Amino acid sequence: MQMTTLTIITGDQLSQNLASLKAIDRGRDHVLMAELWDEVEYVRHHLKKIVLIFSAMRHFAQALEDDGYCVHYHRFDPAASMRSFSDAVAAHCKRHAIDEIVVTRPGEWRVFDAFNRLEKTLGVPVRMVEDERFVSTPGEFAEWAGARKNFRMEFFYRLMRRKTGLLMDAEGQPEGGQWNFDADNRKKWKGRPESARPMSFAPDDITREVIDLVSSCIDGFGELDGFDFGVTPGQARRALAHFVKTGLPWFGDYQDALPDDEDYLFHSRLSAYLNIGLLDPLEVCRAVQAAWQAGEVPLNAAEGYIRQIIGWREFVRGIYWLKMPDYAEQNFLDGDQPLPEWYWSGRTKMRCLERAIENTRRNAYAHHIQRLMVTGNFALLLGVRPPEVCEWYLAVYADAFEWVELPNTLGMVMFGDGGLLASKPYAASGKYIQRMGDHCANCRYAVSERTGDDACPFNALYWDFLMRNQKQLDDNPRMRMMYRNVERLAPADKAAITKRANWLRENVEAL
Ligand code: FAD
Ligand code: DLZ
Repeated sequence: MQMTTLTIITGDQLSQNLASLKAIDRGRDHVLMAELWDEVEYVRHHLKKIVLIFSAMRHFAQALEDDGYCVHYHRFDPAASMRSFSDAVAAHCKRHAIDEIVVTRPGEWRVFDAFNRLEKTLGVPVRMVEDERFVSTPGEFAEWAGARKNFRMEFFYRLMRRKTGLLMDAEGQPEGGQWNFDADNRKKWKGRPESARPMSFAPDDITREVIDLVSSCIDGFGELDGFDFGVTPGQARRALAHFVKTGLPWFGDYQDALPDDEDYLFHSRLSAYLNIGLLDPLEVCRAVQAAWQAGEVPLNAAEGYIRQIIGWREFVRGIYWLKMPDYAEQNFLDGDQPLPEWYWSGRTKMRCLERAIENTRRNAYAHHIQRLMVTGNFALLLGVRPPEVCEWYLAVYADAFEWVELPNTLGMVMFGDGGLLASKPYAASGKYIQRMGDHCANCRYAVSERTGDDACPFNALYWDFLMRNQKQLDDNPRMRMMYRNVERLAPADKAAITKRANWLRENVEAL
């Protein structure tokens, strides 16, 4: 007798070559997709993120139907009692004779866990297949990690370069004689060359319908006006080609820059497309490599970009699947402060934070240095409870799914894993922010001051962070220079820093 399978496709699995779609009998098997309250509500997502996902899901379902798949699609119904993936699958199995449920490994542990429990609750076998839209698998990462105590992205990245052959010469050596050109990628941007903008797409009928739906019944974060994400693979590919031409040539040089009035500078805004399946990471890297081979972009730009994708992106995913679910609980530096309310409202007088949060509210986007060295750095210095920081990052960005958000936030930003992911905390005073951009020139706080009433809050919090965490950090060789500077502080300076930092923590909502 022939079996009927049910393949569940989640909102971040919108790829025609998804592993779970490969063995489908299009005439007989079912595909299930559902817009659901639980997915909308598990954090207070940005409204643009919800629109992106619903609209891309609807376009994808249409494309599958056009290709002959039998798609069962549940549109969002605010009054529906069906809230979760488990509800949707249970209802489907009640109405149809299903012999097997097939899922591709989901992007978040909570969904992975729920799918694994379905077999027991429904009595239908569940088969989970590996997500092949990555360069490496969790198994391969676990093998590489082996007995290592600390993982370094750079070494895993080299493995991925060898595996993919990207930017490798005929002798198996890295192009340009170096694996990494990061040292060339720290320029301050002074208005030239002119900044690039990611490609913008006018909403079509489907997207407009979703915008009306979301604005009528979902209380999300941020602004919905001006939604301009692509929602199909074709649009995502156009956005990639546009970036390669307009942004990539300068991506390397200005990757770490923090200009006051630029939302994107030379960043690609491709992460959301990659993470929901509209773009394939290797396709992106090959386009970047081809531009370098054609002499259109310098090697430091191509290498820097490819490293983000086959290096950082793969590396953080490896850590997530290796260490979950315990990873989410870690709090190495004992952060115990609440996340300031103005992370949600954007109402702070600190210019760099105001700009980063305002960008986030408008665009469901902030570039990496805003996430790491502005909003992230401040949360680290303040000593915020990691789960509150992680929840914020998971909610506010269109590209946020836990497999990528959590290691970046808990590991890279909060040093919550004690150095498994990053070799030292990315803690920095206002001086760093001043060096990399022009926020400070537009700020009401004085970056040159450490403890006065008008002093940049990052400054006292930075020194206080080092002093408070000395026991956990001062045997870290990469922190030696910072602790040598702490030792040079006179006792009176230390006392003034502690006093100012305590005041800042107590009055953080008014900063
Ligand atoms: P570009 O600067 O153009 O970089 C190119 C691509 O490289 C990105 O599209 C992305 O796919 C990849 N990439 C770059 N850095 C990283 C990284 N550290 N980890 C994984 N991939 C990377 N990225 C997400 O995709 N989702 C998240 O939820 C997310 N949360 C983050 C939270 C924090 C606290 C920090 C510090 C970083 C986070 N990142 C996350 C990584 C990075 O900031 C974003 O990928 C990047 O800003 C997306 O914008 P872009 O596409 O313009 O990137
Ligand atoms: C983020 C999101 C939202 C807001 N809504 C849905 C949805 O209604 N249906 C769906 O399938 N996916 C949605 N997503 C994406 C999921 O949260 C994401 O696929 C899982 O977290 C990955 O495990």
